[in-house]
Amino acid sequence: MKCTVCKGPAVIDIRRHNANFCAEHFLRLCRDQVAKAIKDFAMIEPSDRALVAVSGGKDSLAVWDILVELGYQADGLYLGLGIGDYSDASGETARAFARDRGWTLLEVDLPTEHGFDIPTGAKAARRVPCSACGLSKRHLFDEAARTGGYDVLVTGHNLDDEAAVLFGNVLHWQDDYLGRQLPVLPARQGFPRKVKPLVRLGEREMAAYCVLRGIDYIVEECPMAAGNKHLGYKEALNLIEAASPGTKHDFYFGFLARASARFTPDAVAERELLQACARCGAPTPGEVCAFCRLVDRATDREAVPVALGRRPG
Ligand code: Q46
Ligand code: ZN
Ligand code: ZN
Repeated sequence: MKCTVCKGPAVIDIRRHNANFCAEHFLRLCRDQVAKAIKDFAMIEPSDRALVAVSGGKDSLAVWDILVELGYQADGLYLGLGIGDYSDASGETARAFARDRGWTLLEVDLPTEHGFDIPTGAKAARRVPCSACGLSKRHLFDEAARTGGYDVLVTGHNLDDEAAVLFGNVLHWQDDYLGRQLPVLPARQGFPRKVKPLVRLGEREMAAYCVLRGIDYIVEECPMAAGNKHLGYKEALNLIEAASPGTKHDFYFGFLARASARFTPDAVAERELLQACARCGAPTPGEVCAFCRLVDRATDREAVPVALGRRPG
């Protein structure tokens, strides 16, 4: 197998590009794909301060590495979710990565700072763990970006993630989610801009990127992911992709180009109705935000009465 660019020995084939790459040209391809996503979707300005949500997994460490390589100012944020050994190991991995490079890693620990961990919090609130976790992550990432004065919050979602989420949202016609499934969500009403610079790269490529760059990442999946529907959607898409390379890319980018605008007016209208949470100040459609209500239930505080959202104006 020869590198399509330089004809030297190749280390990876990418079937959807119908090409093979040596280490040097593969790393260049990854950077180019991220630079293209950033440019095409106006994700990050050179003067922006970016905050990367870092889990210790391959995607978040790779996107942080690539952004710094491309010359962006990017700090990391690690969120301790209290998911047993998995959280201990992922926190250590994220810290070691930042320490080795002398980069700034902010940390928020859910059990220490908010009094509950994801497994017990989810049980107390009668939510599935990933739902309580997703809600907590969104809230704490937003808050850290806001209080730290960052312009943009970066996540490591890759093409496989986005195609699987899109597949699930289409299968169940979740039009409100479809309206928000964009590689860039603009800043508004107290939310930082949110961007996904890895949307042009797949999971296998990100693992290869980390290996070739000598990035030590946590390989284990979160133990709470078992039974998560997205894993099933990913497997289904992998079967289709194996038979027809490029399908995931066409599915996701075809949606962005041809269909997503049909769903965005609803999502935008929903965002217009937000007000500040009476407890923490985060934007919310109700009086008290979903995270503060989760904290109450998870820490067994007095329940917050569910109030109807006040409409501004
Ligand atoms: S960390 Fe949280 Fe994920 Fe674990 S509990 Fe679910 S959402 S699977 S990316
Ligand atoms: Zn080459
Ligand atoms: Zn709140």
